[in-house]
Amino acid sequence: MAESHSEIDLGGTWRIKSADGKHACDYAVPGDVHSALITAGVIPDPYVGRNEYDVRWVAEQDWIASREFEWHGEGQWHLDVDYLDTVAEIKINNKSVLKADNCFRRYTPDVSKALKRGRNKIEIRFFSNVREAAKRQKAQPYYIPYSTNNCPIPDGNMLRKPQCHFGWDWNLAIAPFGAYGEIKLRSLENAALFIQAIKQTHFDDGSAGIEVIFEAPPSKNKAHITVTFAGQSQSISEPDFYESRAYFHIKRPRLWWPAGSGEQYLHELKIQCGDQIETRMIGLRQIELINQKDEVGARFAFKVNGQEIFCRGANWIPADALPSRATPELTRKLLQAAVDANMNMIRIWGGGYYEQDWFYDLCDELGLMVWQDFQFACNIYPADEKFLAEVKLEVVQQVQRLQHHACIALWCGDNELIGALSWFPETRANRDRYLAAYDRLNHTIEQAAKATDPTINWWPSSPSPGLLSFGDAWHDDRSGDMHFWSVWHEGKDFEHYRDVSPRFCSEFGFQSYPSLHLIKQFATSEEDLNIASDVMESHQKNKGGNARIAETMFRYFRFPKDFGNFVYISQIQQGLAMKTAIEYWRSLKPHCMGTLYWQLNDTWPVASWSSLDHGGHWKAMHYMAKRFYAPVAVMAIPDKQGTITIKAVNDRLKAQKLTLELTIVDPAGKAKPFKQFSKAVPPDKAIEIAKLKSADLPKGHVLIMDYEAADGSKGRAHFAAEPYKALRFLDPQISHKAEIKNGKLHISLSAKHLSLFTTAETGVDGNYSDNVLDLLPGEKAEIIFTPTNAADLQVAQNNLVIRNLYSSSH
Ligand code: BMA
Repeated sequence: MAESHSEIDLGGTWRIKSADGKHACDYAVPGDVHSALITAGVIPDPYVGRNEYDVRWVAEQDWIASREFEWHGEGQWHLDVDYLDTVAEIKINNKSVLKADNCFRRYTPDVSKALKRGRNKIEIRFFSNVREAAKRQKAQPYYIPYSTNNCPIPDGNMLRKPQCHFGWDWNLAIAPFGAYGEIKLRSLENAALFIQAIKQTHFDDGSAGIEVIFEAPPSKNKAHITVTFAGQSQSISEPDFYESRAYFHIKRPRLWWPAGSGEQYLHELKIQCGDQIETRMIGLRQIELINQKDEVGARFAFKVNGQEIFCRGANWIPADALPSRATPELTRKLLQAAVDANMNMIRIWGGGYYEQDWFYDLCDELGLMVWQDFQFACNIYPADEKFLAEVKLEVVQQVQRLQHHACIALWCGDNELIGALSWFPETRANRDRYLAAYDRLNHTIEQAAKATDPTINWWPSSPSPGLLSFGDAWHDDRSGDMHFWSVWHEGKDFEHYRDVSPRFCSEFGFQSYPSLHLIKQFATSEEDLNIASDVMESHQKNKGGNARIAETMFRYFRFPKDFGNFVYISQIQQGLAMKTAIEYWRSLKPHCMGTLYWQLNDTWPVASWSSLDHGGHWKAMHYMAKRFYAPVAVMAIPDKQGTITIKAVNDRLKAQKLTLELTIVDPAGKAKPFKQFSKAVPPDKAIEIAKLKSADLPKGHVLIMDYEAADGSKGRAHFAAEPYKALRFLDPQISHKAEIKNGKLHISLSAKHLSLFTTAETGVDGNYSDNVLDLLPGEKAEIIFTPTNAADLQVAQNNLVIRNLYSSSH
């Protein structure tokens, strides 16, 4: 326990006990209660087998957490607690000091009257969120539907808590709870200096202004305050308790840019007030949302520092289903993987959290723009005054907390609440009522957000055709942002991605299985390694998901010969689905200005749309994403008449010289050079390089495109006009060698004949220098594997499997 005369950190080891007195164990705060029970052996790990169902009881009763601490302070003190999940009462020495019911708020109740000098006891009663939710539903004036497709645990929409905790089509349903953030006691006299706002202004002459508005703690009334920013400093000798200001003007600021478009320069802002120092890292940048009408409908694009930037990215869900496991290290690994795959934006989807401060610090540092949803997803919500008043407080706090981050590009009202209006019998029968209630909620969010920071980019909902537009942005591609789910949820073929031309596609996805070594961690017996086993089925939360994966294989591939290859092909076809969509939509730029696929990460090991396995290991698709998201990329786009257009996209702000070689491999396995191009691709453009007729690529032939651009982007892509199952490949006869050198496994490969989607799989967690390679006849390649745990190196060498399209079915 860290103790000073002005602050006591109450994090550390607490005790937790069930209200029925049957269970008690240590509880590490910050953290969730399930994790404490797992560590103590009270419950099994819910991620393994079908344990999920055996631990549901935990959330169905109340739990009491407690600890003791010493206090010898004076004057007024308050408690400072955030991420308290969710319906809870805190008592100090048996006196109630806080009744909380919003996980997305920070609470700072005055606790002076409850404290006593010497030994004190603090207690948190976590009321069963599951029971509380049901109670609140009953008290509503009319029924408020929640998504039964996603949530096996009902009524989560009643609580201001991550909505995916009640289950989702990629999450288990155990309704975790606990204290996940800070929990501290602070003296009011020495309270932290509070930063109200940090405002940036960018002037036409290229200079920038920064204004800092803060509240100095009362005891520092007479203190001397120094504020420094970008090498300038200012003194304030009579700080105002309510509002002190400092202003800096920077003539030629070094700017912050998204990854791939420039540097992520951060200036230090420091406020020193006596012995107290507050720092923030500030990126100077301007982000505008472009949404003007045009001949098609209305645009949706981001302009950063005066330049339109195509957003390449994915959707973010919580880093782990159990908050104790969502560490900064894991989060960094996941976000770094996004940048490594050439992304520049993530969307923090509305069914999880407003993430912790360090999350946005990471995004500032990595150059990942953040599209931040307010936390409402796929359900209908109450619109009574009490609920709206709570939402307002939440919005004000969150916008105030996050507004200074360079990464924040957009605040969006919710995820899919407009769609939800047509998902339930009640809402279809009385759309007027539910639409009016929705608008009350949405308007409350908008007003509170804009009042807190009038400069934010606001978007009402995702997807949305635009302000006060309640149309079908799942199918109408003319305006705003789109969620295009027809391929996955409606079973259309991959080619259907080319039937729409979104302005910005903020969700679209295709499922695959987790990687084999991860499956083996939760499907622990041989018996379970079958997609129809009860364990595999319980690790698939989307109804009909396994059938969709299998049906897609029938459509495009020869059926895989065993379970391992089934998993492999599921990941390849997922990558192909996203490649088809993203290459086409990127080629439409500037008509389309962003693609955020669903979804980057997983909360537990499950069949899902993610490109990263739970824990951050790259699925096959993530290696493919690195290529289809390269800032300079080449793609082949067929039309329905059989013409293949070869296009090049340049997302860089400078022209890029590009060389492209086309090779055609015939059914007998012969590779013939076909054409060569050398072209300068103008900045921020998609251009046509060539048109091929169907006769150029006769039946059974495969087109290979090798390209290299001046910025270092290079890649190889192949194109086949027919489904892979129709092509007759020769056995590539891959030979490989794997040697251990300096803690890494060097895998050398050579192919006798064309080998598509060649993938090294070591059976252990780690990172491959590259993977999912296409090898031409006679070609060699090297993949270097670094295991996460050095001790796994030998196992990796012993278990190495090389897969390719041919061997998956032979
Ligand atoms: C989208 C998301 C999520 C969901 C995903 C896959 O609509 O907003 O609710 O997990 O689809 O179905």
